[in-house]
Amino acid sequence: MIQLIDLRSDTLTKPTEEMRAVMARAEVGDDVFGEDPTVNRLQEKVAVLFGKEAALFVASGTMGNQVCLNAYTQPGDEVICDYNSHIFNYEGGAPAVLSGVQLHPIPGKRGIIDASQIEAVIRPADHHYAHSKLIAIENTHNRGGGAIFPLQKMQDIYKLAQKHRLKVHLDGARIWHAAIATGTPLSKYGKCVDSISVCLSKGLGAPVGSVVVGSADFIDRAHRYRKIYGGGMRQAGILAAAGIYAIDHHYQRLADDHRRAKQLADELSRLPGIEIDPAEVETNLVIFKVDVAKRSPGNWCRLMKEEDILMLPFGYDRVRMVTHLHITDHDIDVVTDRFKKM
Ligand code: TLP
Repeated sequence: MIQLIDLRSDTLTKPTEEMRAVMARAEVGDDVFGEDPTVNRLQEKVAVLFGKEAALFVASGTMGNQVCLNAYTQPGDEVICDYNSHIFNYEGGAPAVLSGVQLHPIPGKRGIIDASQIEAVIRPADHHYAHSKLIAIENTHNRGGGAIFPLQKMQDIYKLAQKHRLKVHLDGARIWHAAIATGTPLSKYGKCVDSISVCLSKGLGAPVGSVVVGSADFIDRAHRYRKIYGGGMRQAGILAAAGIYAIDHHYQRLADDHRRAKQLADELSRLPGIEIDPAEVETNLVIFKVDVAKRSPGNWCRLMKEEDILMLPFGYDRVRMVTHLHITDHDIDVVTDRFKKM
């Protein structure tokens, strides 16, 4: 059987044998009654890691972000976010559909926005305007090529939010990567935002699930929206067990993914027809720019597929590759060779 090297996303990982064994043994109960001991254990664990009062297990990163938006806002409110954020680009317009809010996207640098940029767009108290209610940031930043949101900038944004009585939500689908790459304790990130949605099914390699953390009161409200969205699962401990295993066994190893992504970027930067600055590859995402007049992102991906390597077209002139649990040093050598050949 041909072994594909699948670099399209870190969501593609499959549970390992050890993870499956832990899932099979998980103690379960009805989580809608709050009686699944494994879900409760996961929630307590993640809340403690981020230094927050409470946590809620949800089905996906999208659900995590959206229950938070819903819990903070009223229809007609406005959420300030980066123009390239996942919330704005890849969640199917959910903020409008589910919360009736409008997004106010501003241009970040590789997804990183500044307190001063945010302050400039906060709405005055005037009936013409929507109500500015929430600031949503993303760390690491997906379309920003895995860029790390600097802690100091997050702290500045939090200070600004408090001054204007706004809330701050962090899409922390890949916050694990930021913490490992910078050596920042997760609790420090927890201190400078009101809520975080973290994914277990991306770099950490669990099959399903995200966790939202925040104050006890906030999580209680988010819980109601999870129910409204049909996200109240029953014996979900089988999934939560995979999440606990993923945090315990696949968190520290993210440094390997970062090293491999950097190596790939270094190699690609030496090849003609590809534009990439290896210094911008800070975590596990490798996004390179192509000359569309010569070969479109779709064509790049088709050609590499013939070489058994899967990549993702990522917008008009970009291609994305993501290192993850199943990508080895040898795979990186193979990918580099195939690129050179091409
Ligand atoms: N990202 C996916 C795609 O949706 C693009 C990927 O392959 O990277 N926040 C961020 C920053 C994400 O990257 C993603 C998934 C989500 C939220 C949504 O998570 P899910 O897919 O679990 O709803």
